[in-house]
Formats: sequence, structure tokens, C-alpha cells
Amino acid sequence: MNKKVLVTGASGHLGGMLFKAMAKIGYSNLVGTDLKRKNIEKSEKFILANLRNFRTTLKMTKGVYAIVHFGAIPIEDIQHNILQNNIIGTYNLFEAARINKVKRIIFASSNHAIGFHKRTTRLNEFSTQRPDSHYGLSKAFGEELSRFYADKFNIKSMCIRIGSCLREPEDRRHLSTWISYRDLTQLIDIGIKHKSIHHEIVYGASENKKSWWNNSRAYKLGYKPKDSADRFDLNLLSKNEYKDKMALLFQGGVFTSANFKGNIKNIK
Ligand code: 15L
Repeated sequence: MNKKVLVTGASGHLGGMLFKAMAKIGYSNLVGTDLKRKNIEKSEKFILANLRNFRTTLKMTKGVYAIVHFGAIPIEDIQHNILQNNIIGTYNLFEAARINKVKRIIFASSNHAIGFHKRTTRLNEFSTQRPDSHYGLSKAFGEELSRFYADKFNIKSMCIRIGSCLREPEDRRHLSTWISYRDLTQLIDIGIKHKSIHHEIVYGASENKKSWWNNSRAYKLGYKPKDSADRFDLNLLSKNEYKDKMALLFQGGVFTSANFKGNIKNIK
């Protein structure tokens, strides 16, 4: 594809991985952006910018066809930081995209937007959001923000509720949540190229037998995961297994129990 695609968070773990992987699968007009410049080659197009700054964001989205939005704090943080970076940053990006007539946005959502669902509940694209952290709440906001911009302004979007995107699964929870780098890259590619996308919610998971998610919507859109957590040995994965009983009950794991002041019995 030679249309211009902007990757936010291009110096980060997943944004950085995608920035390189997309170039390899034929995206010839990629521009990366982030707060810091890290692992960016001289030959790669890169803009140093903060999404909290609307003017810069507006300038940077001119002439862009699609945005792959990974530029945010990727873990739990204090409310102020999440509000500024994840919520305001994402809002600015969508508003700039609307003004500049960007066609598509792929939003890096997270399993933490639905983290307070029990591990025994099977979810699909219609399941209710149940954020487990300020971080998860910012992802839930991003999903609804993108739905609104799709319905109201016709900016097509795909939200990927990413499980655990790592080179390999590292603990038992990952047998349910893991997605490989190449499977995530495939989902992004579908989000950018599929003809009949309006607003989509899909799960960012490889083909894991122990998955808590019915990802048939992604499969309908053409997703064919190449990887699976099933081939990893359960016993080898216990090094980071949490002893935290609450974390083991909910899909979001330790994000649910951190700073928890509620009553577990009330979370049905
Ligand atoms: C996420 O959303 C985080 O960005 C990542 O650091 C992991 O915690 C992952 O979820 C997960 O739930 O495993």
C-alpha cells in the first residue's frame, strides 16, 4: 500500500514492532510518531510529537489515509497521567483525523477494557465493557470514541482488544490471552484494508484453545492466526504466575486487584 499511514507510539514496544513489520509487508508510505525517538532508523520517516498538543497533531495528520494508534501509556498509572496521555491524546488524534479527512483508525484497545469479567465468562464483540483500571477505562473510552467518530463522521475504525502481545507467553494467563507479533500485524493489516469495515471490535489473540474470547468477528473479516499458545509447556510458564487469588478470578489479572477497595462478591 502506498497511501500514507501514521503509526503513533512508533518508539514503543508494539507501535515500534508494527512500524517495522508493516514496512516488511508492503506499506511503503509509513510515518512514525512518538514522544521520544527510539529504535528509529535514519531512513524511516518520523515526527517527534506529543498527542496532547492539538496543533502538532493536526499538522501531522494532514494527507494521512489511516492511523494505527498505539501511542499511549501501556499500563496502569495515576488518573492524571492516563487522562492526559491516553484520553486527551486519543481525543485530539480523532478530532485532528476528522478535520483532515483521515479514512481509518486502528485503535489499540486492550483486554483491560473488559478485565472485570470473570475468566469463566466467554466474551464476544458485543460483550459489555468492564474496565479494570484507569488504563482499562481509557481503552473503553477509545472504543466508544471510535464508534462515535464512525457513526457520526464516517471514519472507519477497528478496535483490537489486545490480550498479551509478547514474543512468547510468559505465564499461565497468557495461554488464554497471548497473541504473537505476526498475528497482531495481520489484524492491523485487515483493519486497514478490509472493504466493509464500519466500526469493529475484535480480540487480539492468537488461536489459543484456552481463550476466553469468541473472536468469530475477526475470523469473518479474514483473520487466520498463524500462532497458538497451546504449544507452550504449562509447567515452564509458571515463573510469573500470580499467587493473587483475585487476579486469578478475573480476565484482567493483576490489573483487577491492584489498589482494589471494593467487594469481590459484588462483581458478578
Ligand atoms: C496490556 O494492555 C498491557 O499493555 C500489557 O503490558 C499487558 O499487561 C497486557 O495488557 C496483558 O493483560 O497481559
